[in-house]
Amino acid sequence: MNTPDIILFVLIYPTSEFMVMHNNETRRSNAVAPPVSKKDLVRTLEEIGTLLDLKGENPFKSRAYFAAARSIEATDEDLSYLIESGQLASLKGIGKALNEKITELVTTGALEYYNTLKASIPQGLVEMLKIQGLGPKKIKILHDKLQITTIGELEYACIENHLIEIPGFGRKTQENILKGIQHYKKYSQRHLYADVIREADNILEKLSQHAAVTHSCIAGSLRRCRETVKDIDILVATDNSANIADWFEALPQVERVTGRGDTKVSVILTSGINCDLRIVRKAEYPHALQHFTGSSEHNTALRSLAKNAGLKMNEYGLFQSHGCIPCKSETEIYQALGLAYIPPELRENRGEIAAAATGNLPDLVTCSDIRGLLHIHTNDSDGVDSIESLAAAARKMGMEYIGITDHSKTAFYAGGLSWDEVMRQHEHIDLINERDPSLHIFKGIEVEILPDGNLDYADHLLRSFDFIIAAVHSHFGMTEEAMTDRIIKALDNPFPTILAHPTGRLLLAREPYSVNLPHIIDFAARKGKFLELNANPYRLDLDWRFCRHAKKLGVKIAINPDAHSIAGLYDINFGINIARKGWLSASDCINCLGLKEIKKLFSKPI
Ligand code: DGT
Ligand code: CA
Repeated sequence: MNTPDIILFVLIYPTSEFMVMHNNETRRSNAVAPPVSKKDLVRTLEEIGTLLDLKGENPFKSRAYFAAARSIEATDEDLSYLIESGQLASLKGIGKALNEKITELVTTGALEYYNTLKASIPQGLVEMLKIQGLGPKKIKILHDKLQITTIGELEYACIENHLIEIPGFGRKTQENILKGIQHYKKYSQRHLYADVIREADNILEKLSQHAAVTHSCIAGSLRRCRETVKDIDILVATDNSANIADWFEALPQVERVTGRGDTKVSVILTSGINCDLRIVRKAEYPHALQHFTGSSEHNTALRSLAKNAGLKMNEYGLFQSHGCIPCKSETEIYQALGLAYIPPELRENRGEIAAAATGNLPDLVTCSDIRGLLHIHTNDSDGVDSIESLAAAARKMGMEYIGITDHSKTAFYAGGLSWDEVMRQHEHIDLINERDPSLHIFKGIEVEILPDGNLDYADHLLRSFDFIIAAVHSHFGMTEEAMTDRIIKALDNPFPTILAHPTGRLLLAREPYSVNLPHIIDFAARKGKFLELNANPYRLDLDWRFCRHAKKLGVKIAINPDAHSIAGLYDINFGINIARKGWLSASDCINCLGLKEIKKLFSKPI
């Protein structure tokens, strides 16, 4: 097992249960109460057994800890008494080594063996035990075969079908694990945008149909298209608010009401997500919408601008000394402050107010600007759909071209293609292109960037692709310098066209690997390489905060769905949101080029 990056120190504190248990125990010790209760001891022994199983140690070893836990549970004796009188070792299943460990834990409140063992196992593996249907043995296999260390990575692996081929797993088990993860996620703190938006839209639609509602909109971080959100904020306008709150509370999606005031209802939805509904009067609506869209940083900057102009603004209105300035829309509010309308995605106080004051806001890319989809996996590697069906679906979406990019050979866990398989796929694509020229299919590959920065196929083979996406999928633990050098070396190779998901992050699951992104962007600018904005909702990588930096240096972006199925093609929309947050226009994105232009781009002499 890998050593985790963060060593966890465990201290066990006395609990109130300790006192209760002692009152019930038959024999008492005169000694000061030990800092560990019987319940804590049993839990720790069981945890050690589980950790040993997770590590794949001899099953006899873990069984001994579970047996000791049962013995401790069964005895009526006081722990301190057992230790002081030397009778601990006479309990069934407690030999010399266990006696010493229990004594250390009970008398000092900590056990070095336990702390060291726990620190040697990624915390995420322990967390995975909370998923129904996953025991230590299965978790160890997933860790060994797929290097999975967190629940997020596991979910991603299920979605990419990586569990199907593992002995003892298969499609059914994969489905069950995914269900278990979804159940677990219901109760976690932040949520992926994609996990929330559909539900929010659904509630919004119902609210908008209510007879007394005149206006309605999603607000908060969801409207700003943040990659993760804490909750759903919804705003409605009415001049007859009487029964909207009751009606909202009665929606089938609402599990529990957690707060109710005159203008706000807070609920927990059956999905486990919190939702705040704010009900305002029609005249206040644009101001409330502006306010509750945020971000609070944007609002604070805006209020200070208003103050300097002798105005006051809040969620109720924009005021000057004689009274309120009437505004019928957000556009009119921004106008009254001398600003152009700022799209919600840009409201993060990152220069948008100055740009709006000087007419320098970008013309943001939209869905209708997208002309092709460039990162698509097929059932030749770890996708589930055929090239033909993916092409047909993309055609329906109005695309002019797609780029097929299955995995290269080293990515064996994802069905990476041998060179023979690549050749067969190329012949297949040529045939489809010939048969139906209404959508062009580019022959691409998602080639592994090996730990030393070399690519997974030799240069003379790489030459035969129309375009190449280079990607890091392994050895994430390198130093920043080594990882940066690795990627720079790969981009220095003349063949890669696009750098895939530049930081390797999985939102709410895996931190980005250490890499000097500004340096990579500089290098890409010099070499004329493109950066991917991976639209998969778990990735959204390149992060929007860096998109603007790339744009400033003239590095073009490919908004790529990284689709593993027909449904995955639609993830492009999540990428467009993030591109907008990153200030990108259609002219900054290569897949907004028409077929002719992108063919020209891909056929540049090496
Ligand atoms: P989240 O929920 O953490 O994903 O992010 P938001 O932005 O949705 O935050 P939330 O739900 O706490 O509040 C919604 C909006 O309400 C927020 O974006 C701006 C506004 N707001 C909330 N608290 C404050 C505040 O203390 N000052 C200002 N100026 N605005 C606030
Ligand atoms: Ca929110």
